[in-house]
Amino acid sequence: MRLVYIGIGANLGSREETLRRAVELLGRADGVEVVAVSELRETDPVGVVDQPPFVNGAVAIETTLPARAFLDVLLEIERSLGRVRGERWGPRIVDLDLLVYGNEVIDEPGLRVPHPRLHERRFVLEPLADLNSELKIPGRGTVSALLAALD
Ligand code: PH2
Ligand code: MG
Ligand code: MG
Repeated sequence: MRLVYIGIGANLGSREETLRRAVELLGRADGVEVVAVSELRETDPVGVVDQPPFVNGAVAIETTLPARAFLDVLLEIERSLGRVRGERWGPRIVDLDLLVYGNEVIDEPGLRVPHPRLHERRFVLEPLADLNSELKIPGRGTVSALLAALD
């Protein structure tokens, strides 16, 4: 059993409703148990700034699935909710990002944990802090320290 954290986001359609639905689908997946869901917050777009505001959150999960199989569950839920892949960092109906998979460090094509940009993104760190501000991000430090470093 691994404790896993994911980031969730949306900036098209009924953003909050889609994210709640994504959490529901996660809870129904085999080998996946939703432990806690952060507050959902509206956030200004980062990267490509000329796009609608996002709603972002984070989810703590326990899973028996290996990282790659867990990632496949996330991608399948994105597809089932109507995600069509377009411009990198562009608008999306739903985005489910694997942030932390236990204390593992994985760097494979299409699968990098901890998420390579997590430590510099307030829209990821603040929801993680709702769940556990003392969570240690392997190789990066605690969520609270990473947030303080952004100020
Ligand atoms: N996701 C991105 C790019 N920019 N900005 C915000 N505020 N929230 C996001 O989830 C987000 C973003 C790429 O995944
Ligand atoms: Mg993302
Ligand atoms: Mg993504």
